[in-house]
Parts: sequence; C-alpha cells; structure tokens
Amino acid sequence: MKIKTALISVYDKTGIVEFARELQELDIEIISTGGTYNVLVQNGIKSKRVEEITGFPEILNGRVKTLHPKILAGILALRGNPRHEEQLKSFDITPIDLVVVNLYPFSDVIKRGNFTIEEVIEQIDVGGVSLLRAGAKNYKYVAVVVNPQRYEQVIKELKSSGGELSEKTRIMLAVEAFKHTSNYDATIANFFASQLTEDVLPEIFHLSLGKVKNLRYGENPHQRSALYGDFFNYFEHLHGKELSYNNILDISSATELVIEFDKPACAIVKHTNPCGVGVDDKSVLEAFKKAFATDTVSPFGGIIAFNRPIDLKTAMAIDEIFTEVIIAPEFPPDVLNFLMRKKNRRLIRYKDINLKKVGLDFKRVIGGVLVQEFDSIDLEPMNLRVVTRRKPTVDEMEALIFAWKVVKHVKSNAIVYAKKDRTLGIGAGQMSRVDASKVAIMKAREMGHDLRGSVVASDAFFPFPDGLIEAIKAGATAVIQPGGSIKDDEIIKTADEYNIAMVFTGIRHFKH
Ligand code: 93A
Repeated sequence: MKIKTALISVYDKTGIVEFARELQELDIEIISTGGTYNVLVQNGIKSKRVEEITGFPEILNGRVKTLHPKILAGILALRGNPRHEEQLKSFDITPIDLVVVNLYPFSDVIKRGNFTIEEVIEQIDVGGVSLLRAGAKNYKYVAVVVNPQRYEQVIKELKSSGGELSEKTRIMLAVEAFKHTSNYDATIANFFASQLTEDVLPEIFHLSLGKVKNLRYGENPHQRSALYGDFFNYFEHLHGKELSYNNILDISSATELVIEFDKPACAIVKHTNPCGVGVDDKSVLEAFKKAFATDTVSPFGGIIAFNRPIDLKTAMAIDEIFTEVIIAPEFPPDVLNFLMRKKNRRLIRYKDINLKKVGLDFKRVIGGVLVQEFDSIDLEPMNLRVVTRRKPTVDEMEALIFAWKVVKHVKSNAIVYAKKDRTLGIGAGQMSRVDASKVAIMKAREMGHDLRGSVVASDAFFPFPDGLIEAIKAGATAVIQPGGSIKDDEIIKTADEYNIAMVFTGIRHFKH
C-alpha cells in the first residue's frame, strides 16, 4: 500500500529536513506540529499544520496539539474496513500512513540535574506517545518512525518499492516504537517513585539499556542470550571471532582489574577470576611475565589484559600460549599485524573507562534483579590503619596495596599472596576463608613460589585466627584485610605473637 500522507512531530529535529524533502519528492503529503512545521517551511518544504486538519489550535501551551480524533482516527482506521472507511469519509478524516515522532526529552532533563518539578512535568510527552502507540498498533497499514537513525533506511525502501514499506519493516518499526515508549514511561515512573522515598540509586533513571545484539548463546550453549547497553562505547573489537557471552564477561572483569594500576600492568583472567597479575616500573613484557609466572597452567584459553599499549616483544611472548582474548588500550600497527595472524584470537581495544562512572551492578534473583552501585571505591593509603606492633616495611606496604587491588577482583572468599609486583598464589570462590588460603598456598607451591616474605590480602575480615595462622605458617610477613571481626583483638594478638605486620582497610570487597 502506497504511503500518501505523513505526520511529522519531532522534538529532536536532527535530519528531519532532509527526510521530509525526500518524502516530498515521493509525493507524500506532510502534516506537522508547530515547531516542526516552522523548521520544514523555513527550509522550503511544503507542509500542512495540524491545525488545518483538526480545525483546532494548539492549546494549553502545546499540551494539546495532536490529541484530536481527526489525527488519531486517521492513524487508527483499518484500511479496507467498510465501516471505518465510511466513518473516515463522513467525518472528513484523512488517513495517515506514516507517523514520524520523537518525544520530549524527559530523561535528558533529569540527567542535566538542577530542574524544578514543573519543568520535569512539562517534559512528559502525551500526544507524541499516543501517536506512536496508535501507529504501532495499526502497523498493518501504518509505519511509525521514532528513531532518526532510521530515516535513511526508510527513504531507501520507499524509493526502491515505489513508495511502500514492507510489513517486515513496519513490524520492526512498531517494535522500536513500543520499546521506546515503554522505556520512556519506565523512566517517568522511576523518577516519580524516587520522589516518594530517598532514592539511593538515582542513576537507574538514566539507564536505557538498548539491545546491542543477540549473542550466539549464553554462558552455556543451551542458553539464549543478548548484549544490552553501551559495551561497545568502551570496547572496540579489532580482530577475531565474534565475542561470546563469556568473552564479554571476562573482557569486562579483566579490564576492571588491570586499570586499577598506575604502573604498566598485566592481568590474566579465567572465568572472571585472575590467574595472575604483574606490574613493572617500565615494561609491559615484564608485567606479563610476572603475571604468567603466578600460574603457568591456568592461563590456557584465558584473557590477557594490559593497561598500556602492547609492544612486539610482548606480543611474541603472548603468542606462545593459547589465548582467547587480548585487551589493551592500544595495539601499534606492527603488533596488530603480528597478532592478527591467528585468525580466531580476539583483539580488543578499550578507551575512556572511568569505573566511577560506569555505574551499576546487577545480579539475578528469582523474580527480579538486585541492583547496587559498582564497587569502585579506591583505597586511600592515608586511611590504612596499622593495628600491630610491627609496622609494614616500605616494600611490604607496596605489596599490601598491590595485593589489595587484586583481591578486590577475586570471587569471595578470596585470598591473595603477593610480592610488590606480582601475585604468587590466588585462592578464589571458596566457602571458607581458610580454604581460600589453602588453595592459594597450594597453587603457589605447585608453581614453585616461595611464600616466605610474601604478603597476604583477604577480601573480608578473618573471623577466627585460623586463617591468619595458615598464612603465617606459609611464610607471609604482612597482612591486609578490612578488620571489623568481633575477634579482631584475638587476631591482632596472634599477629603480634608472630611479629606480623597487619593493616586494616576499613573497606570490604566481597564479590559474589
Ligand atoms: O504536550 S504534548 O504531549 N501534546 C500533544 O498533543 C503533542 N503532540 C505532539 N506533546 C505533543 N507532541 C510532541 O511535540 C511530539 O512528541 C514532539 O516531541 C513535539 C514536537 O513539537 P514541535 O513540532 O512543536 O516542535
């Protein structure tokens, strides 16, 4: 069915003049609301005002512009239905075949902050939503365009088909409109709900998680999955096979970890846990070697992340082991060429990540999701409290801070043994803290690391002295942990008995 009449009412006027001009060339008659009309006419495009159709002016400062049976019936009529056709005729209503609407920017105003409630209320679009909803409901006969990025595609199809849009396109556009209005209403509802209570997570208003794409499958091949949000604003997929659900998860975890460090750093990650982390004053190659030395078995098929551009020597060293994904802020051309020889290996560049701004963290529960702020708190060395008689040496302190940054990214219960520039043993995801320590020690010994003179970090407090004693027996000389156990006194006493230096962070880093 040929499109004869279009209604255009857009807040965001991007691309509208070009789009309308093309419609005009296709002999499509244009009806538009006040502001849109002005822009079109100033640019030499013919249009009728909505008033001319309705015989009614825009009233109440624009609160009522298009809310009129002559408009809404024009959109909602079932074409070819005798009764509908007859009624259109008797009330002199023109059918509208194309609805081009985008809404008042409600979420922009909240994001901007510093608004009055009256301003916010005026940003609630009523007419525009009705037009979209009506057009989408009647997608069998009407096309509805909410997204300016679709203009080009719509024109292309209209031109190639002699002025028609396929049913497939109309459904796709209707889905886009329904998703848009449902997000829009959710944002409004959340905003007003937050007025009732002190809202702890205001960022949730800004969260419009558009679907990026379907993924081949989820964590396992029998689970369907998709990616939502802005992942690709931060990460660029330079080379290699399509990213899987697990790749994306690991890329995020590895990057979060490696960007904690100021010095050149490397983190090797498997199943979101680090198998090794290294830092070096100058060389990414050395950082990689230290990370890899922690555990030379687990990195097989892992993810390697850097916080500096990779050089060719490092690339050649990585090439020795099978790696699923390599992540860096930059791949110089020679490195890229070299690494691209393996066709499946995924190369990911990241940019502009400020973890403080990345926002919220979600967890699935039966019947919903838990939302929390992202664990982005930094350790201020000033706030560290030495609780033992012996103070950490300068080297121990450096090692403690390094280990603390790593332990934050290890699944709880987490224990990390480290020197100042490398991990030695990591115990992740155990149900008891002593077991996490045992796993870390076992891993360190398997790889031939001597834990004498090492430091140990614990993501949460030691509830009993046993975990601490385990670490001391292994050879650790300094400990970093949040503190806060009712048995702290006993634990400090134990540390003093063995001349161990212990610092409390006052911060816990559970990661479940
Ligand atoms: O205040 S409204 O909800 N009342 C209406 O009847 C109405 N019709 C369209 N806002 C309404 N619109 C919105 O006006 C559209 O959704 C669009 O965002 C905007 C375009 O107005 P103008 O063409 O005057 O710039």
